[in-house]
This record gives sequence, C-alpha cells and structure tokens, in this order.
Amino acid sequence: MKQIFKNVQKIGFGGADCRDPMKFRFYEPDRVILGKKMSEHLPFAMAWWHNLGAAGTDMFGRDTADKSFGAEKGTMEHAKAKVDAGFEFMEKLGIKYFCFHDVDLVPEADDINETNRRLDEISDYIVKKIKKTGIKALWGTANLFSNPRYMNGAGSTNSADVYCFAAAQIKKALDLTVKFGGRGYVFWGGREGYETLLNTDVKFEEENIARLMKMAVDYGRSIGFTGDFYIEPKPKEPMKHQYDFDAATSIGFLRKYGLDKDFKLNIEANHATLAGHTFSHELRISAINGMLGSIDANQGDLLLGWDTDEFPYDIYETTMCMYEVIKAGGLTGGFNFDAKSRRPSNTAEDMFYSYILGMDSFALGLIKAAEIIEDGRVDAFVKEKYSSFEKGIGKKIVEGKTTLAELAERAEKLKAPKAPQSGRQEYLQSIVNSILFKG
Ligand code: XUL
Ligand code: CO
Repeated sequence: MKQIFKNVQKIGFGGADCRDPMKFRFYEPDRVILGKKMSEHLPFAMAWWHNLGAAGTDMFGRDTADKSFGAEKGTMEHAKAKVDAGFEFMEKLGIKYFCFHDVDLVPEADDINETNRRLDEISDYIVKKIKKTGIKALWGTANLFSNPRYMNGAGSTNSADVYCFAAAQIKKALDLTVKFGGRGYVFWGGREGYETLLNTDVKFEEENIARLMKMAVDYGRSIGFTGDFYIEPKPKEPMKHQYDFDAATSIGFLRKYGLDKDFKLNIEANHATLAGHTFSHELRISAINGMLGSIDANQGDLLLGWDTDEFPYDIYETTMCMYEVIKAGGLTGGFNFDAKSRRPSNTAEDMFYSYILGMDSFALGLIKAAEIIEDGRVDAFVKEKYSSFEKGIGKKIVEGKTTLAELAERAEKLKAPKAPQSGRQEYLQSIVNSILFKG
C-alpha cells in the first residue's frame, strides 16, 4: 500500500528537551503513572471530520489545505483515500481510536438509501483496516445538523417526516458504531434549540428529543451495543439557545426522562467555556453525578465568543482536567481531539504537529496532575477545610441526626460564630505553580 504521509515516520518519544518536531516530548505510552500506563490513562482518538475533512474553509474564505489525499473530492475514491490516510496517520502517532459522524465517511447523496449503500461499502473497507491495525471507534454519531432538512432541529423538528430521517441516520450510525467496535455513541444537539419563543414549544421539543434518545437506546441494546450513550453539552452555536446547555442542564434532562442509566456526558473544553464555565467545572459536575464518560479534547480562545476548536496547549487546563479525570477513576470513553489546525497551518506536517501538541499537552497534564495528587497538600487542605463536619454538631448534620431547632439552639448559644477558616486560594495556586514549573 502506498504511503500518503511519505515524509513522516512513526512518531517516537524524544524527551522534554528534544528539538525534533516529529517526536513526542512527554507522551510515552508505556510509562506508568499512578499504577497505570499513560496509554491507558489517555485513550486518544482522531476526529475524522477535522483531521481528514476540514481544510480551512471559514465564513470568509476557501480551503487553504489540500485534503484530497490524491483522489477527487466528493467521490467514493476520496472516501477510501481518507480511510487510508486516517489509518496511516493514527498508526504513525500510536492512536488507537477514531470518532466519526456518518457523513464524514462518505459523500452524502440526495436519497438516504444511496447514502446508506455508500456507508455499507466504506464500512466494509474500514473493518478490514480495523482487523489489520486493532484501531477501533471510540464513538460514532449521526450528523443531524448540516443537512438543510434539520433547519428547525432534528429531535426538536416540527416535521414528523424530518424526525424519521433523524431516526434513520441514528439507526445507521449505531450500526456503524457497533461494526467498528465503538465504546460510545454521541448526541450533540447543534440544531436542538431555538432562536425565539414566539415560534417554539420548548416542552414539546424536549419531550420529542427524549423520545428519540429512548428509541436509540432500545435499538442500540437490541443490536448488541453495550457501551455508553453520551450527551455532549454546548450552550449555543449554531443555535442561540441549545437545550443541552451544560453538564448540569443535561444531567437534569437525562434524569427527568429516565435516560440516566444509559447515558453519560461527553465534555468538550471549548463548549464549557462558551457556557461560562471552566473545563474543570464541567468535569467535576459530571463526575460527582457519576456521568463523566468521555472528553472532546480541545481549547477555546477566551477573547473570541465562538467554538474555535484549537488543539490544547494550555498546561494549566490539561493538568486540572487530568486531576479531575484521575479523581473520577478514569473515563469509560477517551480523549477525542475535536480540534483543527489553524487555517494557515495548512500542510500535512501541520496535521502531525497538531496531534503531537495535543497528545503531549495531555501527557504533561497527566504527569503534573499525578504530582499534585502525590504531593497531597491540595487534597489535605480541602479535607481540613470541611473538618468541622467530622465531629460534634457537624457530624450530626452529615449523618442526618439533628433538626433545624437543635441547630438554631446552638447558634443562639454561640451568639456569633468564629470566622470560618481562610480559603487559602493563593497558597494553593502557588503549590500548583511550584509543581508545574521547577525554575
Ligand atoms: C460541535 C461539536 C461536534 C460534536 C460531534 O461543536 O463539538 O463536532 O463533537 O457532533
Ligand atoms: Co465536540
């Protein structure tokens, strides 16, 4: 088989001081951190749509990169060339998983029967590669936002016929996910939201989305899909109000409709900041509710109010992300680089530099998060901060062995409480800095 990335060899480990841009500086798959290999802590995935599809087109200009991979775009030859390129790319980086939308894999036809026929053809081709390489799907999804039929939503559409097309795409995408050994199935509701209440029945739309998800679970389980379903929260873009605004909103929705046993969340860093939260906040809210499933590993730009999908390089962010992930006991999913190289980074080498940056940023984040945990001062502080609930009246509160009247009586006796102990934010931040930077 002829190579597509002829100038790039398998990416090895060079160490922190290495100046070879085609080597990892921190990602060492077999290095053991807190009793587990780095590659097990960090099941990385390639996003089919950005890496093999996005070529730089934005609202103001055309493609800057050539992602034809030697074939004419819009053809099945091109679809196959993307498979060849994708598997060669993942093998060279040591990536074991990929994520895909149905229509990332083939050019979409006007007739859904023809699209499905193309998906059958390409998926047979992909399965051959899976058998040869051991690379599998992390998760699959149906693109229920690009086709004009979804202008009023997919699960939230006003057209029962369009709703059937959403169902048909989900059914096929679930078939493909199972065929590719996928660990998860994602719902990202880009068009599930509204612009104005003047034309929207929010209650009905939410109920219809839940009905579609319930049918997806029933179908998935019937074909042997044992993995997790995920909601990927995002507050806005493309819609003004999206129903899956953030982790807390999505968890409430899942519980309300009895979907919480089959669903977890896929948390994306850039979506978190669009919702006005930190990435860590979204991870913590998911984790404490037992719903941290998978991560879309990217980074936003706080100066820009949209989803820039940058490759992660902020080590504070990746460290605090890994701190949350380790504390949660790991992910059932993995780390999908829902990220694209910047528009002027338009060569094949840039595709590799982007992934090396992303993988190294998470590897370093993992190393540093483990150091923070092993150092113990942060955890010890948090434990100490709440220690008044470990004895006396505090213990009675936690054990549910008191009443409002008893607590009020104590307050009256005390007249005024002592000031609670300091939050020590700056002390803790300087511990984190001292672990991150050795000087
Ligand atoms: C969009 C986004 C999607 C989902 C999958 O913001 O993140 O790519 O990850 O549909
Ligand atoms: Co995403």
